[in-house]
Amino acid sequence: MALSNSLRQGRRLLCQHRGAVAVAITHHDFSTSSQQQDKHSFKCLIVGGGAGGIAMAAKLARKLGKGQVGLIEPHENHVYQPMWTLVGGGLKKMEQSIRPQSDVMPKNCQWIADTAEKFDPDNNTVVTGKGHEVKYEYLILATGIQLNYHLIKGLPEGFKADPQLCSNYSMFTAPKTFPAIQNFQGGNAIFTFPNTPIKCAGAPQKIMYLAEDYFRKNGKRDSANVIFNTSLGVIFGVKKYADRLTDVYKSRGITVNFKHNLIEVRPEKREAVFEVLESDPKETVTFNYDMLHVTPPMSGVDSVRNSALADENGYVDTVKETLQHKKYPNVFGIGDCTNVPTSKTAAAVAGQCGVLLRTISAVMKGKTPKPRYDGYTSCPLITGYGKAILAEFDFDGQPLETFPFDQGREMRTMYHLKKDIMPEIYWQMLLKGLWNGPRVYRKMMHLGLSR
Ligand code: FAD
Ligand code: UQ1
Repeated sequence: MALSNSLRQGRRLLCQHRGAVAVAITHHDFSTSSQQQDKHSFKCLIVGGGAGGIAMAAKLARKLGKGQVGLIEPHENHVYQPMWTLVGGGLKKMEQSIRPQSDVMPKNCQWIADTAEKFDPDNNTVVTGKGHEVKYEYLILATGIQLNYHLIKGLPEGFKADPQLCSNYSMFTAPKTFPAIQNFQGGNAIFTFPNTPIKCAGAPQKIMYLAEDYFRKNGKRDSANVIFNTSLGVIFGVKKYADRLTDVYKSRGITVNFKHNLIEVRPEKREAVFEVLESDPKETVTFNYDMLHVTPPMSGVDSVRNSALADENGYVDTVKETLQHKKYPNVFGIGDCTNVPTSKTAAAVAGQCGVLLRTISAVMKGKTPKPRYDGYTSCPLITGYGKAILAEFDFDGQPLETFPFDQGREMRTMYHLKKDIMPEIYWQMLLKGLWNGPRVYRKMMHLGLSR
């Protein structure tokens, strides 16, 4: 019953928002819009209309005026991905995270409803999926990160076969998570973390804490083994928050298996196979599951990966303090698509977009951009219904907290910041080019004594 509801919701979303589903699942089946593509040369061309692309388009269209900024983005809908943790926890509906792309596109920016297929930075040209050549003086890459469910044997097909198999990382599978939590009657509830960089590194465990809390509140906790199987060797990359999260998972009776990487799902037997990383001889372990939440392996998007703009790992090769490309001075990167060594989040995009505007403005005037980005990123680590730890830190993993109290504690205010305030900041400020992260508020709240 719950499965059919969830699949019905999935199908409805698939019909209404086909493009965004496709990017979540395959990144290939791009939809198009009837938008006129009348101009093929721009002072500034942006590729990708997610958080970073739209924020930069808003800033640059305001600065440069009509006809100067073009943005290539194939999807008819814009999605607010941070809400999908809340969708998985039954706190929001998927529909609340989706708005038409035309509603978020700045009015002075020309939307090219197409994909960027080939990059030719030596000739300042991008070739689109429909075969158009788009010329630019300045190029910003904001293509995000690609989800590679297909690299796990048995996926993505397995999602259709088993209602207890879910993933908050795509808009098609996130609506399956809460029904899976509700249907869980005991046994193993397993949550995974892959062996690649991912966006929002806290999200794989946030949903676990919500599920554990739900089981506890609904009389199922005693019969549940809540298990976090992570490829990493630590629970979180920043020591301060890792220490606090260790207290959280130990006090809640959660089992954490480090260096466990999901390689196969057998939905018909409800089995999940993990390779044990660094084991010699190579070891695999098979777990039975009664609920499995998968965080897929991720990579740079194919068209960027296969271009001269990528580093050896497939991410846009960017100077971390200025966001300028290392080899092509008229090319820039923002957000998840870059190799900037910080945690990939919308909060990092916010911290980067003000820096990038200043970098591009300097380059346009023939000046050398100043190093300004400190790696600011943030992860609201929901640890249950009504509580969260707000992690904020820089390139060195040093806490860079906005509020003048210890954010390492689980707090109700931080939960409401994530659930009720951040969506408004995203839609009303970030996407309008008006939010450069909380730096100024941090300085005010620390009486000017913080960085
Ligand atoms: P995206 O917003 O992903 O946008 C990339 C865009 O590029 C997409 O629209 C895509 O269609 C487009 N694109 C891709 N390839 C091409 C191409 N070839 N041509 C043209 N366009 C292309 N962040 C937080 O700050 N806080 C949170 O609490 C948080 N929670 C999260 C929870 C989940 C479950 C998920 C999935 C993410 C979460 N994030 C969170 C991360 C956040 O959503 C991303 O880091 C952010 O969206 C990155 O912005 P971006 O612009 O780099 O990429
Ligand atoms: C943030 O700026 C941001 O981007 C808009 C997020 O993404 C949704 C966040 O989750 C967070 C926590 C921030 C940081 C903002 C504050 C007020 C601490």
